[in-house]
Amino acid sequence: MSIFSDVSPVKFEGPESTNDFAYKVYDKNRTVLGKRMEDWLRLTVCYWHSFASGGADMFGGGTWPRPWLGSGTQEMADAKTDAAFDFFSRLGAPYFAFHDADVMADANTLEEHDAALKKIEERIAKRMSETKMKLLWGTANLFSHPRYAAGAATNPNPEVFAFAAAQVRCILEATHRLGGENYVLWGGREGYDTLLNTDMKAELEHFGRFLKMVVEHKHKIGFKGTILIEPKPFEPTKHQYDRDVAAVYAFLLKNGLEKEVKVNIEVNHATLAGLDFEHEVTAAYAYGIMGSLDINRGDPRSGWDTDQFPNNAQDIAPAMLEILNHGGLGTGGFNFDAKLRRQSVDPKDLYIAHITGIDTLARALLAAEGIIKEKRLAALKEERYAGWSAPFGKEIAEGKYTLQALADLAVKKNINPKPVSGKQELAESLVAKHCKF
Ligand code: XUL
Ligand code: CO
Repeated sequence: MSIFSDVSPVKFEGPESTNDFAYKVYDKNRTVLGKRMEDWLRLTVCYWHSFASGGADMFGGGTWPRPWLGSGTQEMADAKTDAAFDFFSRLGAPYFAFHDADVMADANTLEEHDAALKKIEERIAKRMSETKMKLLWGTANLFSHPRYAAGAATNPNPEVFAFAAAQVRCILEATHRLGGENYVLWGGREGYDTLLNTDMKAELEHFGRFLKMVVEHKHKIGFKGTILIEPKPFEPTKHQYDRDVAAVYAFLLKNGLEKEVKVNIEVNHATLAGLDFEHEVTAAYAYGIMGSLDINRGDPRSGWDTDQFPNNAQDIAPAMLEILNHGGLGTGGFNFDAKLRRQSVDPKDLYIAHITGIDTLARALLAAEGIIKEKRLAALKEERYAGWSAPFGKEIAEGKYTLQALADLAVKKNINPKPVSGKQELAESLVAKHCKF
């Protein structure tokens, strides 16, 4: 029993249901383009916002009843684990994700940290086997403690770098033992507040060194999951080095890690970077580094990371289409790195938030299925690029011409291409018509 026990396991009841605690669209066994909804979405509940936070913001303390918060004892860490798994198993999302600091009792030294994490790991493993929950990813909190105020791997002090290495070793190994399918590095404070006190070149080199060490250790311990970097442009620092997918790709290339590390893209972080979510997803596939998703959104009128649950399927449909066209997320999933509003003090609000988010994703999935089955959007794109499949286009793309040879040929043939419609309005209508909810 926990504060989340008042709700019976959430079931699919269909679009006509008036039950707030039922799925209207998410029917895990429904087949979409040959795959079960559950297998496309790989839904994930995060630990930190829902169980390790009381809803504090910069203007006031926590408001949500989370009786285990505050004391940092093992007993409270145990109670938190039990409540979290109570919620997970009633909601029916198959995955969860956590930071080391979210789950464990407080520790003062690295030795205590190691012991406290191992202790709670035992309980988590037990709850996982009872509930059949799976771990999408583990990660280290390398940003809350004052020691990390100037970053972890990019800290001016190598001892902080070493402390972070010790913390990552613990949680990477725990993630491995718990069968985690990925390991995430969000560069919490890996960036700067002012360049006046920052050696950017040195910090980038140290950051690359850290990532190489993580990848090397992953192979050493036989962890088969994917290492993911989560881009974010700013907040808490003024500038974060992993600002967006393109910046992460450049960083991976520079360090020879582009085959080893992928990205965990967060909707809200894309918004903060001034980019569309679908841009980040499409770029990640184009670079070959698509990994996983944090599906929480921002508020279009506030410039910070509000971490809200998604509730508009049409916003997500273009990215979902890209994901379906690539056959899904592989080891990744859709993680609700989302939090309740501060006034949402009823434990049941957490169910409503997740159920709405999950139904929103299911709607976006069905919209993408409709768009793909209709085939018109794909045909529109194919026709636009048809010249590149014809012999002349192929020869250019394959590098058969030098600039001089191509220029001579263009002059000789007197080519004079005419503008054609990009058909943007038609493309938009072919998406909108499938978002019929
Ligand atoms: C912060 C954020 C993190 C990461 C995990 O904006 O998104 O919660 O997802 O460290
Ligand atoms: Co996130």
